[in-house]
Amino acid sequence: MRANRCYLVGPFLSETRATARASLQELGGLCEAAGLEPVAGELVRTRTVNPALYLGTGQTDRIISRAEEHGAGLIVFDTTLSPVHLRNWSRRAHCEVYDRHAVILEIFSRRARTREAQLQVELARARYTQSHLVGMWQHLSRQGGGSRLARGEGEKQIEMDRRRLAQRVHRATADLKRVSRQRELRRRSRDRYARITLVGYTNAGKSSLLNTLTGADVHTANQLFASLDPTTRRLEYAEGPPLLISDTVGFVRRLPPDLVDAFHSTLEEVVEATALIIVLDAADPDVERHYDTTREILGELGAAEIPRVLVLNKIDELTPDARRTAGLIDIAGQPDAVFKVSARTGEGIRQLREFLLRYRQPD
Ligand SMILES: Nc1nc2c(ncn2[C@@H]2O[C@H](COP(=O)(O)OP(=O)(O)OP(=O)(O)O)[C@@H](O)[C@H]2O)c(=O)[nH]1
Ligand SMILES: [Mg+2]
Repeated sequence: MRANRCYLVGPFLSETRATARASLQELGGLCEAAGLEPVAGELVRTRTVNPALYLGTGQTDRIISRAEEHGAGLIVFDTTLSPVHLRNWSRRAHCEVYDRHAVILEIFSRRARTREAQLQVELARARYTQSHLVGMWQHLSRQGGGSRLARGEGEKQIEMDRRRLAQRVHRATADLKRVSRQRELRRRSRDRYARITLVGYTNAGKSSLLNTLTGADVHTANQLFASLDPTTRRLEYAEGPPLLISDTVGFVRRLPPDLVDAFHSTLEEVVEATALIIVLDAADPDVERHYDTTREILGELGAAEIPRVLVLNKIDELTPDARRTAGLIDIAGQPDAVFKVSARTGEGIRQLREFLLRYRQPD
């Protein structure tokens, strides 16, 4: 049994099996990005959520023995589990149990480079732990047949942890405010130019597009959540003022609300943009779902009304037939235009650049 080998569990209630499968596959990618090694997994249809274990006891024990057979030291759920579910599972399985939320937090904490991103992750992590505290120490309260002493120990521990976490949250929030105020000042000083913000699913090619459009050298990688820190570059034209174009953190299905909150200042680039470019990976079979998720998150951020351009990226990977139909996804949300481009080969980039001129403010 190896600690980083993980067994994936995709419980589904009302969604279709296909949706649940796509989501479980994505969880596999997320686990890899978090430095884990998914070895196997399964979809489990459930009718109701069991209050103790999320799944039924029969299902639970079957999953635990499969995970053991695969030598997995970790079971990962493709959903958000309550603290009680997490505690009951890890006791029963004698191994660690994560949910989707914990995996995404782990990726973010590995990727955070700048002080601001580190603080944002620290804050999200402290909030997550806060909400799971009761579950974590309940085993102490129950130990020794529920003797008074043991119960007292657990409660004391919870109280200590709670205070320490409250301090961490407080400190991270204050530091974060200071850092983002500095960024706000920098942004104000650039405010005379129109701002275009790239948004979209993680790995869609936002940073690549920023590089191709502006000749910048932003880190890109075939991994989920390569960019956590927003980058802004100038998009220069032969004449007249430039546009400012910003990259953002990638979206993903069920992005934990703690992270959306913590990354709020970063995501302000989205809300304050003159226009958005929604980048989609046209070669991904899940492209329509990614588009839906992106629009949902934009709605949650209060950015539903901002003018937008839809960019279907990576068309170099499509066959001629698929290229023709790529634009035929159900394009809801009324973008100002739809472009098919390749950030890699540069195809379609000139047209996109020219179109973006319409958002430029008069000098
Ligand atoms: N074939 C092809 N690959 C591309 C294209 N654009 C980007 N990629 C690849 O897709 C992967 C992801 O690109 P990124 O630019 O890092 O994607 P991102 O949207 O910034 O991802 P996050 O920062 O993780 O949200 C990289 O391996 C890129 O080389 C394209 O037009 N064609
Ligand atoms: Mg990126």
